[in-house]
Amino acid sequence: MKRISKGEEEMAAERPLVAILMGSDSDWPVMAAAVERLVELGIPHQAHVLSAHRSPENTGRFARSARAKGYRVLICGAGAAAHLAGAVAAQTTLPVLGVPLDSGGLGGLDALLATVQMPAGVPVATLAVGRAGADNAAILAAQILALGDARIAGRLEELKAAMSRGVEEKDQRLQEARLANRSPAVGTSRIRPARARARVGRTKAR
Ligand code: RP5
Repeated sequence: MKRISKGEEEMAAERPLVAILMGSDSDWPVMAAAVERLVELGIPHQAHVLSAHRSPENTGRFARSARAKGYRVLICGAGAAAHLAGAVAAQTTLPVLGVPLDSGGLGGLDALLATVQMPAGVPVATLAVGRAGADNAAILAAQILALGDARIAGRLEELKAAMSRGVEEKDQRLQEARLANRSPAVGTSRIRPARARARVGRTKAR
C-alpha cells in the first residue's frame, strides 16, 4: 500500500467515520482513489482488506461491529465474483456503497453484476466500475455524512465549485487553441482535430 502522508496520519488518529474495505490488496491501486478523496474532504477513515470468500468470519465480524465502532458509511470494493459489499450489507444497517473492480477476465462486468444485483431487502448502492466508482463512493459517503455535518457540506460545495471552475478553464483553453489555429498564415478557422484532442487530453484532471 502507498505511504500515508502526515495529514492522513492525523486523520487516522480521529475516530473513523468511513471504512474502505477491499477484497484484496490487489484492489488498492484503484480503491486508493476513495482514500485520496476522503483525505481531501477531511473525513476520518480506515481501510482494510477483508474478503467475502477468503475471510468470511472476519468480514462478518467487522460488519456486525461497525456501527458500534462509530462508522457511519462502509465502502466495499471488490472484483470478479464481487460479493464483499453484499456480504457486508447482509450484516449491518449502515449504508453500504459498492465499487465493482476490473480484476481481469470480464473487464469488471462480472463485479458490476455481482455487486448491483442484490435481492430486495438488502441494498448496496453501487457505483461505477473502477477508479471513478471509488472516487464517487467517497463523495457519496461525504454527502451522506453532510446530512448532519455542515462543515462537510461546506467542503462538498467547494468541491463542486472547483469542478465547475475546472471545466470553465478547459473550455477556455479549447477556445484559445481554436483561436491559435485561426492564424492568417494557416488561413482557416477550422480546428485541427488531432492537435485539438492532444491539447484537451493534456488538461484532463483525473
Ligand atoms: C476479489 O478477487 C478481490 O476483490 C480482487 O479484485 C480479486 C482478485 O484478488 P487477488 O487474487 O488479486 O487477491 O475477491
